[in-house]
Amino acid sequence: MKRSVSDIVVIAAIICLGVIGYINHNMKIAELNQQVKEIQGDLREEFQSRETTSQKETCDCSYNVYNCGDFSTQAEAQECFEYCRSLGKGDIHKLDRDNDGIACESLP
Ligand SMILES: [Ca+2]
Repeated sequence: MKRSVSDIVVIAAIICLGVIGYINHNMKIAELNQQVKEIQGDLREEFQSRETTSQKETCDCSYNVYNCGDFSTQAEAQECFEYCRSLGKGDIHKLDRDNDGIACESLP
């Protein structure tokens, strides 16, 4: 009888350890999930801020990378057009095909 009681205690202890381990495990997973979400959020912010930064940068004049469709307004296209001309690259993106000094007349 004594033997079986101590057996039950041991089994109960093992079950308790198992339950605690399981809860611990789940908590760690929840913690990791939270960390992943935080990292994802940080990355998203990082990407968004980079996109915003790159949009604010003056355009790339090293080779023909833009078409009029890459600009949302004529003013933006004009800015890039004039910037590249000021660097001595000319109308490298062919934004002013009719050479009247106005880039992408079709844009709003
Ligand atoms: Ca033009």
